[in-house]
Amino acid sequence: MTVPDLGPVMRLDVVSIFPDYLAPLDLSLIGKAREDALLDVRVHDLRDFTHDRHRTVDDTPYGGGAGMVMKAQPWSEALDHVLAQDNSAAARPRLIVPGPGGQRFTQRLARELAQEPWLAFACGRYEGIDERVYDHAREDLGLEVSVVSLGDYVLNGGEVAVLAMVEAIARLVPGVIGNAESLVEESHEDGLLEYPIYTKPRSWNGREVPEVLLSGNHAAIAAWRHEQRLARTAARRPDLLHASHGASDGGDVEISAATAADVPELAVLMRACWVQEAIANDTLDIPALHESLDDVRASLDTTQTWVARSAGRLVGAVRTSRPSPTGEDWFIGRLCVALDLQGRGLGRRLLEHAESTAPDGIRTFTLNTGARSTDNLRMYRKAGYRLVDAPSTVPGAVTLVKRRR
Ligand code: JD8
Repeated sequence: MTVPDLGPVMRLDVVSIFPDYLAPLDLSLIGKAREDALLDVRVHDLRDFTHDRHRTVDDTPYGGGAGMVMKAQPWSEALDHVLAQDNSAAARPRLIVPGPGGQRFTQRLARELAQEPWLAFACGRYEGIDERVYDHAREDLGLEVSVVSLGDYVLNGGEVAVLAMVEAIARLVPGVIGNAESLVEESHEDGLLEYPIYTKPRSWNGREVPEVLLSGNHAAIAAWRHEQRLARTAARRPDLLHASHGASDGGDVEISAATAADVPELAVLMRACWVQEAIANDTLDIPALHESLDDVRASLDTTQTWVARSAGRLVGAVRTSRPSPTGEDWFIGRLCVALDLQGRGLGRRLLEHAESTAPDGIRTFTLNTGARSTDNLRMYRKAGYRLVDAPSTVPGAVTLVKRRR
């Protein structure tokens, strides 16, 4: 039986003074995925990196105050150990430090972290970790360090948060969840809460299963389920409804295939957005900046261009192409959003639309952006793209790729 190539094994290291707290990662799907070498989870005891009889990891806070602070040296040695272990490629993990003051852990962040080949989690205790450990990790070890909070309540340490994060991330790794399809319609996956579910018997305690679910009419079942999701989300999490349905200040945004009639507005929007890129990257040597009206018109014949309109105004666009007709690569380019609507999720929506229109057989998405286009790079990262460490075909640009799920 050929084992499907599910891509590189994801490595996860966890450092804690209570390693047994992470024992649940030996169980259930995560435990199975470790046996199947889909995940390489390693738990380290911080006290193994102390050298005194009492294996001391904490001390009193400078400046006074309640509680104790975790010492820097044991953490430094623990991180050195993690970086050195089985790391012939001198790779670098992304370091996640749970903390009540961190960025909120969300399904979107879980998706982003699930794209990472190597994650390391530092579980703090007491009042937290000496601040210099964060600086050391960033500046001396060159790690991307993210402080992440599970939610607006106070825990006693990072272990519980790491258990939740590892489960939410690992279940998105190909092969960990048997039926990947079930990932698609989950709460928070597409911004809507789940529909109600039922199983046998059809009558229980005088309560019946909704008739539509017994009808066999899949279209009717799908429609009922979507209505239930919208109703539940509106009732329980109206904040999710707003964010997921593009109800931004620009009104309801409709995405459609570009036509010749769109060309004048499209050319103006692209020029405006690429002037922004030229400033950000301090170069005028950007092909999109030099596209004439005729170039934009001609591009409609050689690529698939989508435009986003809000209340009739062209507010965004994206272009897709298949560099080689039978290839597995889908090229996404010319993604642009009107300056006054940037940062509200429209760029991400256009990107997801461009991905969703990829034909069968496509396995990777590729795109370029300015090496110093930090907002774009952040958005692409969040969308699961990774930098290709090969020089881009466009000077001053970088290339990012993402495997199609
Ligand atoms: C890491 C030490 C305890 C926190 C003094 C209580 C996450 N959502 C979350 N709530 N709390 C944490 C968390 C708490 C932690 C540590 C994460 C390390 N503590 C500290 C500051 C106040 N004690 C968390 N993720």
